[in-house]
Amino acid sequence: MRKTKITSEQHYINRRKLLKLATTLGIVAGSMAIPRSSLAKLQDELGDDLTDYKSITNYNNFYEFSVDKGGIGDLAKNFKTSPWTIEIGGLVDKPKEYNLASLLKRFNHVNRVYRLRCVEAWSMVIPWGGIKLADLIDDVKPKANAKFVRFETAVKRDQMPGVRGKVIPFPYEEGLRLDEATHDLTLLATNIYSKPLLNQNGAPIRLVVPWKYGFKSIKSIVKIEFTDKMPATTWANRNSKEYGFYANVNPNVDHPRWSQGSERRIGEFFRRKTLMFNGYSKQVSDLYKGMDLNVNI
Ligand SMILES: Nc1nc2c(c(=O)[nH]1)N[C@H]1C(S)=C(S)[C@@H](COP(=O)(O)O)O[C@H]1N2
Ligand SMILES: [Mo]
Repeated sequence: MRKTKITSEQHYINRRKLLKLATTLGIVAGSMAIPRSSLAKLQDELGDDLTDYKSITNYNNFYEFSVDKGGIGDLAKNFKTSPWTIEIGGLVDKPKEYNLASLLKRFNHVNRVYRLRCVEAWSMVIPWGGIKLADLIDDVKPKANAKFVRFETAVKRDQMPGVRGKVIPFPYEEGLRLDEATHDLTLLATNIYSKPLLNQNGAPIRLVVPWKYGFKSIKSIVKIEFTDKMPATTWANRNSKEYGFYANVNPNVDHPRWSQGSERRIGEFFRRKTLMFNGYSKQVSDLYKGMDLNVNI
């Protein structure tokens, strides 16, 4: 996959201004004025435009605060994300408690532009920054019988007005198979557009698994546990016929109540076709060789 490097947002904004100016002046993209390489910074590897920061930070799913997608930022403004510790345990040789700063110091920072496809059939293109989950897993040395990784979100009753809600139980919990967790695409994200995550996006650290439906990308993680059995997950617990453990983006398997064949890209007018594995087949299809993805949803 071609890596799309995201530089600072200021740089991004300058590029945008430059592009706007170029359009105004009638300069065609790809001409001397704007090298192709700088255009790539505004797009993912398929040529899809990045979703604007305002949409990414104002249209969210974060049930700990509300089941409404608008206004999570406001409801989450008193959520304290510093200091923050993540407990790592279960089937590992070196259980650890990281505070966020030490974690960020210890591991390489990477920038990745990924499509995010929600099971509700909307999507965005987000420039993330963070660390590779594989690096952290390497550090704690999973035991030979560790086959799965389980994640848990913080529950702060006084700061999260949504945890009294009855739609799902809390803590929000998610899981991956170990080979999915150590895949190069899998991130623990701490930034969007080179800025620290806002609370509504899962500050200070959240999972990003771009080939799976968005609900797998669990926010505001406080616990990571290695297990030998497939862990229970919030949405599969709620309804395993609608939301499976794997939750790979799959246009051929409809949700019982709506089609997964197409999606609404936030900021676009026409619906677009949903791609198998959200467009990451080349990178991840090997993980599921021999599995019936119509059954293992
Ligand atoms: N803890 C927690 N993590 C969560 C959710 C949630 O409600 N609680 N929603 C999920 C869903 S359904 C989606 S689509 C993404 C949305 O991420 P975004 O708001 O940053 O776009 O977060 C996922 N992670
Ligand atoms: Mo979602």
